[in-house]
Order: sequence, then structure tokens, then C-alpha cells
Amino acid sequence: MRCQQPDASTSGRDLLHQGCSSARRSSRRNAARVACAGQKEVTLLDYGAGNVRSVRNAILKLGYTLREVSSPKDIMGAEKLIFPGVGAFEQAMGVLRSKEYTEPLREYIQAGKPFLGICLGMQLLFEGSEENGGVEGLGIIPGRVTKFDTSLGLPVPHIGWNTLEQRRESQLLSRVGDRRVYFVHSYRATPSPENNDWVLATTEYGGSFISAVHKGEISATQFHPEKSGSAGLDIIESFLEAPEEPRSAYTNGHMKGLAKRVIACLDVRANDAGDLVVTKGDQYDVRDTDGAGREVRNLGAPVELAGRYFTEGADEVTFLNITGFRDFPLGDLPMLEVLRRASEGVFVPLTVGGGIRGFTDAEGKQYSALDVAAEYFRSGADKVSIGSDAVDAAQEYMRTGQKTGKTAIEQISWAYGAQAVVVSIDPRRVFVADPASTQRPTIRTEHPGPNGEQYCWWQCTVKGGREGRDIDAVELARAVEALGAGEILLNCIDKDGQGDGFDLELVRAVSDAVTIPVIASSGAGSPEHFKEVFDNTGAAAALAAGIFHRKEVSIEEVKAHMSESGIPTRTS
Ligand code: 1PR
Repeated sequence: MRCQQPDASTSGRDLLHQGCSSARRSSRRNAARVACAGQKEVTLLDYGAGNVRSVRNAILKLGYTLREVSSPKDIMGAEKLIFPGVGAFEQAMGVLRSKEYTEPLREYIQAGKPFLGICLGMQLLFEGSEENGGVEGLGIIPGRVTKFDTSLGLPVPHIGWNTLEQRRESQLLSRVGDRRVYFVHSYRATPSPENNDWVLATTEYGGSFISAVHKGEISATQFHPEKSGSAGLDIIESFLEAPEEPRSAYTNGHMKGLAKRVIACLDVRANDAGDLVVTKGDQYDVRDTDGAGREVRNLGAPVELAGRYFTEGADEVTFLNITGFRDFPLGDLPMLEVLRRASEGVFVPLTVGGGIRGFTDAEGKQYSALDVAAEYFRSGADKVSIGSDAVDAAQEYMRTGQKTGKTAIEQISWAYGAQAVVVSIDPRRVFVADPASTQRPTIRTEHPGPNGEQYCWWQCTVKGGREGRDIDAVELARAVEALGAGEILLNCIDKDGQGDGFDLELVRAVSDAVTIPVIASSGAGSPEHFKEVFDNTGAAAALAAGIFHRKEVSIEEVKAHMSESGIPTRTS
């Protein structure tokens, strides 16, 4: 068993410092202070399927030491075990079996020792799942895990910040109050008379599903406490240690349900001096137009900006390595380091995009898109965003009607689940006078073209808008959904950096065409633009860059405006 002390590395030292100083500031963090003295330890069951870095970082931030399971006997030896399940059900059960963890895990839980399962770590406790065509689980909790019903018109995966309906009181959720927590999953277990004694909380999403279970010392959550900001850190701390002051019973806020997400986006690239900077374009041109040098705009350092957006209440942070299409991403160590450092202090989901595709390096060694994605997940990403490669895959799929199982989308989705695969679309509006003049699907637009054209379509591009392809954004969205993408990041080159609002026609066309969540991007200039896009389209989230970087509008202002307008939003 490997033991990781919070002061074992420079970053660990920072975390120790943060953990201890926060403990000193708050009486309810006394437990953490004890842990800083090295007396408390948590065992983490990481079977290597994805990003558990945030769980690790959260434990360290709370001032606890960390042990990692490296053999079956470490499980029974644990005092408190956290099991963050990642990936698909079949994969996870397969790894548990091959490492001979299944029986010790069952024994540990049946012995009633302190256990916290997270996401798939909760689902695996059930009898089985219909994911991957039907797989047996650990059989601790009665019931089977099934897929959300897509016929209800709700986007699936269920991604974002939703409320908890607590069925009874328990220490685990005693400090959550009406704060939302972060979910990302396509499958769920539902309450039944057989599992009623396990159900601690349920959540509504096209019906009620189990969001937390609890019995004796065994707890598990369908949501990700490690990605749920301060509410999530409180939950993990409640599991680790009894709170000193009993908290009042929960109250659910007046606006229940899945919140519309506000995402801060950081376009990252090296400037001419070679420093990695957050930049921002106008219609994808990131160089200043004034001044002879046309330098890459420098709007800040990636890790610091990500930290600022977490503190200000961003529901997610997205990093786009905008020159990733040129370089070999695993050679792009600074970007991996950005993720590692950002994930130490940012406890909301992190997405990374740019260069997610297969590569052959200078020595002829081949790396699959899955290898590249795996490295990003290990470094702290929760989702990867695929741009150019998704266009190639979608065109090929539309041409042949066949799934090869070899595309980046399919491979990553299979290994990590659809929710980990975002497809970023970079479309540009093409006006046509007559729909018959193009094979692409058109809409009649309320904003006619320069020559009075009444119709348009949105041409997908690759390499950061440098090359146009003969595929429309709606066609691409449908194709990548079929290939296994779990979410669409819908940019718009015409609107990028313009500050005059999202392209509502584009967002409506794409969000109406798919069942997966769509993130509207490009053009936000005011809080009203967020209200506009949520009121008029099926967008599940809205992303902005320039207005946040330049501090023209704060995330708080956006959320306050959404809240006043009756749009469900996470405000704490
Ligand atoms: O093709 O898989 O390597 O991915 C490249 C990724 O980099 C894609 O996600 C692509 O969108 C992004 N990208 C490439 N070039 C640029 C560029 O700006 N020159 N950025 C670029 C795209 C769009 C959003 C932006 C919103 C909001 N930027 O990230 O943040 O438009 O901006 P606003 O709120 O200021 O209007 P691959």
C-alpha cells in the first residue's frame, strides 16, 4: 500500500498548508487539524480508470493523509475507504475482478466498516447494471442500474448541478443545506421498496433516482462530492469526521432541479515569448490588431485564472489548447502541468481540449487518442473535448453509415463513458439564397445575409477555423452523438469575441437535434445574453471567455441575473 502524506511534495506542501490553515480558521475543521498531525488517514481505492486526482486533492485539502490500495489485503486493512468509481460498469467490474478486489471489497462493506462510494462506486454496490449489455455488480444493495429514458426529451447524460431530496437525516449530508451538487452520468438506480432502507437522498431528472445511499457506516453518492465545490468538501469532511456542531435539518431551495451551468473557458497557447498564456480571439484571431507586432493577447496565467473562476462560482472550467492541432499533445507538458496544478484547488469539473487524437511521434511511436486522453485524465481532467478529429470521424460515419469502434470518440467513450467525451464544434455561418443550392440542411434565418439571403447553414471547420468542411453543425452533432459523444461544446466563429450575444438560431438548431447536453458558446457580452440563450434554446450550459477575463461581467452577476429571471442556477 502506498502512503501519500500531504507534505510529501511541493504541491503536497501547499495543500498541507491550505488544509491546515483552513482548519485553524474554522472550528469545524478541527478534524482536519488532527489529521495534519498524521493521526488520520484515508484509504483510496483507485483502479486506474480515470481522474481520481480531484478526490485525492480534496482529501489532502481537508488535511488528511492518503493511503492507496495496491493489493487486496489493503482493502480490509483500511480504516476508512473511499471508492471513486470511474468509467463504464463492465470495465470497472473487470478491473476489480482481475485485481482480486471484489471479495475483499464485499467483505469490507459487509463488515460495516466506513466506506464512501462515489458515482460508479455507488452503482457497483447494486446487483447489476444494464450498461454494456448487462453486467453483475457487487450485489450489496437490491436493485439494478438502468439508463435514463431519453424519450422524455431531457438531455442524457445528466450533467450538471442538481438538488438533493433528503429522505432522512444523516451526518453525511447534514451540512449541505439546499446547495446543489454535481452529477455526470447516463445510468442510475431508482428507489424501490427493496432498497428503501438504503436510500438517503433522491434527485429528480425525468423521475426520481437515487442520489445518495447510507446504512450504518456505508455511504455512497451518485454525484461527485469532489467536484461539488464547498458543498462537496463538506460532504467528504462529514464522512471523514463527525462535525462538531450539529447542523440544522436541510431545507431545499425554492428552485429545485438541474441548474443551467455557467462555464468559464480559457483558450490557452504559448505566446511569442514561449509562455503559456490565456488568450482570447475575435472570430478566432488571437493576435492584437493594433501595434506592429500583432502579438498574441495575454489575458493571464491559466492556473491562476482557473482558481479565480472557481472562487467566483463557475460551474465548470474549460481549457482549450488552441494550437493543440499542430503539436504532439503528450509533448505538451506545460498543459498537463496546468491541469495538475489547477486540479489541486479547483473542485468543479475541468474539461481539456485541443489535440485529442492519435499521434505518431518523431521516433515513429504511435499513440492512440485513448492514450492521449488517458494522460489528460490522469493529470486532472474530467472530460476531454475533441475538435478537428471529431469532424473527420463524423464525415466518415456519414459517408459509410458504419461505426468502426476506432475513432477517438468511440474509444474514449467506451473506456471512460460518454460523459467524459465532449465534442467541440467550430462552425461558421454560410448564407444561401436558395436551400436547393446546397446539399447541407438549411434554416430560414431571422438575420438575412449581406445580400439579403434568407437561408443559412453552419459549416464545420477544423484546425481552429482554418479549414472548412462540407458538413453542417447539426449533421455533425447528430453523427458524434451516434458515435458516443456525451456533450456538445457549440462555438460560433462569427460570434466569438463579439459580445453581442450567442447565435440563438445555431444553438436552437443543434440542441433540438440531439439528446445530449449542448453548451452554448461564443458571443456573451452581458448577463442578459445568458438569460436569452436559456430562455430561447435547449442549451444546458453557457460558456464565456472574454467578458470574464476582462472583468467586464462577473460570474456572480450572471448567476444573480439568471436567478432573478427564474432560471435554475447554482449560487453557492
Ligand atoms: O481541433 O481537437 O485540436 O481542438 C482545438 C480546440 O481549440 C477546439 O475546441 C477549438 O474550438 C479551439 N480553438 C482553436 N483555435 C481557436 C481560436 O480561438 N483561434 N478557440 C480556438 C476557440 C472558442 C471558445 C471561446 C468562445 C467564447 N475558442 O473557446 O472561448 O468563443 O468566447 P467569448 O465568450 O469571448 O465570445 P482540436
